[in-house]
Amino acid sequence: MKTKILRQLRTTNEYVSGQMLCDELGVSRTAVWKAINQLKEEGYTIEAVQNKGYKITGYPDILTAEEIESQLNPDDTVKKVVYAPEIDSTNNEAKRNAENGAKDGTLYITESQTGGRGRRGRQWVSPSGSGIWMTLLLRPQINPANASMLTIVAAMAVTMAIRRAVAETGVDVECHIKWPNDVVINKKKVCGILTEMSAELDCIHYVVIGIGINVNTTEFADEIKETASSLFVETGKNIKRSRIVALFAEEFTKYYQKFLNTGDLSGLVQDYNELLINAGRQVRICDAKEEFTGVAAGIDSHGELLVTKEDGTQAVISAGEVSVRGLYG
Ligand code: BTX
Repeated sequence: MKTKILRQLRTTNEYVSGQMLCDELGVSRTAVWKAINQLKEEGYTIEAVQNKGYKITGYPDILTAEEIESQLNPDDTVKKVVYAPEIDSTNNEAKRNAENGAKDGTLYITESQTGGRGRRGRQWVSPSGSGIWMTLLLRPQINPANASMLTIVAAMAVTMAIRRAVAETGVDVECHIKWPNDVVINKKKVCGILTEMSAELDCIHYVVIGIGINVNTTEFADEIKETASSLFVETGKNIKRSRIVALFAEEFTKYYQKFLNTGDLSGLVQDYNELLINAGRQVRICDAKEEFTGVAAGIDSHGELLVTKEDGTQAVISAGEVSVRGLYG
């Protein structure tokens, strides 16, 4: 019920009458009053004026299910939000729940991770209160070989969500993707994505897409302070994290539908390349076999990076053990 009340109050700057809320939700005045009081306790500033009704004048920066769900669109891929104040890793939580039958479109989110994970066993620093640590559980009917492309889809959605959220503050800051899945502002990493799946050769049980975004972080651990940043540090603005999550859900839905239509990235290549910081720039490719310099052209429909070498030949780089330098690290 709190979600429905929040949704009603969010959609207008006017007062919403208590009677209207009762009628819409089919509950008593006392029930509405109780829910309003709970919302106030959670940090919402709600004015109650006799004969006019309720109006929200201040929103807390919280990530509860109600706060996020009240901002989702009905056709969003994210259908349900599960919030916990602290968790080992939202990817772990999503996988545990997926094994127990949790539904496609469930988003797990927390204030703080005690065991946040990056790729290949690396650590993801996830302090309390300043970031978005979330994992989207999906059960797509696609070829398991193409599941890693969802990282690309998510990177596009995060980048667009950040761009829109920053634009709403009136600040002009460029946010890009560093291939394949880092999101950077002013050459610093503000977001990382970790996609994992459970599958058989020809069928996916589930995919979990874990996303970490440094939003209002001001202090960074020694090991990342040269390479990491946050939206606050780069823009000087505090942005409500739930707004970014809602924008992510909207953007992800748009790109994910295009992805499902073809089962690969062919419908997204152009949009991705426009968001790509590496496009048209010199990069240094280092993998187990070789190391060379070239100019990145963009990705192909499989998400591989096309790099024109100095001798004019084209190399096709797959994400994995390869490291692309040119920005940092
Ligand atoms: P990655 O392997 O590309 O990046 C990990 C590396 O990034 C670390 O080795 C470190 O150098 C740096 N790093 C660690 N923490 C941060 C940070 N907060 N900001 C910037 N740089 C950092 C990227 O892996 C995938 C990260 C996914 C994180 C999400 S959070 C929700 C979900 N749960 C979970 O355990 N992981 C995902």
